[in-house]
Amino acid sequence: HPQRAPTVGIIGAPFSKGQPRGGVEKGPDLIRTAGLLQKLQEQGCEAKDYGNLTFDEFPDDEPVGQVKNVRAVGSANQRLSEAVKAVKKDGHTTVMLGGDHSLAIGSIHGHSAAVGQLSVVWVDAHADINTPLTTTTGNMHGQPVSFLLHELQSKVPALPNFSWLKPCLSARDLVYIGLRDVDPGEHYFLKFLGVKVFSMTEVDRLGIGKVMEETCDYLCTRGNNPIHLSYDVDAIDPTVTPATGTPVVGGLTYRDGIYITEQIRHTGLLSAVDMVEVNPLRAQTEEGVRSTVSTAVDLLLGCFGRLREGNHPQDYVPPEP
Ligand code: 4U7
Ligand code: MN
Ligand code: MN
Ligand code: MN
Repeated sequence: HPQRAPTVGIIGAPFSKGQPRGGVEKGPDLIRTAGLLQKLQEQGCEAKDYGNLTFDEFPDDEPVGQVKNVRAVGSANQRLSEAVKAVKKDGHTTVMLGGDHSLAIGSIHGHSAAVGQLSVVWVDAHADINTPLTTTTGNMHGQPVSFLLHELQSKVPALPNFSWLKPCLSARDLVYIGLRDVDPGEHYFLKFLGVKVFSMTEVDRLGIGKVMEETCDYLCTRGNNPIHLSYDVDAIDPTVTPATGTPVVGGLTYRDGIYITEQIRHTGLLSAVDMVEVNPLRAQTEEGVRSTVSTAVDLLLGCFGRLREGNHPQDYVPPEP
């Protein structure tokens, strides 16, 4: 049955220091320019744009061990956490437009600060669960989950500009979909913690229909917490979303990707969304950029009620001759 249209609060986070490739900070404005606000309104969603956050610069942000731009990432996420918390308190379902995926630290932390215990659905080619000690790249966008999980706190060292961050997520409240490029340390953590994972192997075995049925059943048994959907566009196959920093062959189809959003929406529990890692400077062609951005928009429309079977307003009356 149709649900009351949720109000959407959009937060732009033009931040790229969680990884080395410039361009991902252009994501928020590209997604807006593709008509996100207008299209949400056309489908009956009230949407409010909170604009782009600005972030402090840290000129002497020396690596801490392997890890790059620690101070910038810590500070940006503290700001984002406050913003997401405020927009949640305003009563909206938040949409955080990235920016790179290190921003999930602040987005999930702020969401949890506002509403309490969450379920997180992490749709990605990557698990992003490296710690500052297991990372081989030093890039923070491959590490956000480790900072958020209670169970990994003994494995995560104290870092400058991270003292505000308290872990807020339990391993049993996390589900991954789309994994196909997982580092050895990450694989160890996923097994050790017993995290629910639907890698591309499970998507191949079960099909996306069964994957989403099992995902929603699992989240149900975990107590119907508000859902945080953290969507990395690199989860989708790079033939569809090539404009991203770390593309991996063999990904979700456009249809799989949309189906995930329709089913999460259908739970009635969706409370916050991240749409991250859109980087227009990484595609070979303009068409590659267009396809990536319009897929990101379509995924967000799916999150807020657009159905492929069609929709009509509750008060729709067909014209009489
Ligand atoms: B993304 C990687 F080593 N695992 O840690 C790492 F393969 O947010 C990639 O999912 C991380 O795009 C990808 O740097 C981060 C690498
Ligand atoms: Mn990611
Ligand atoms: Mn990824
Ligand atoms: Mn990526």
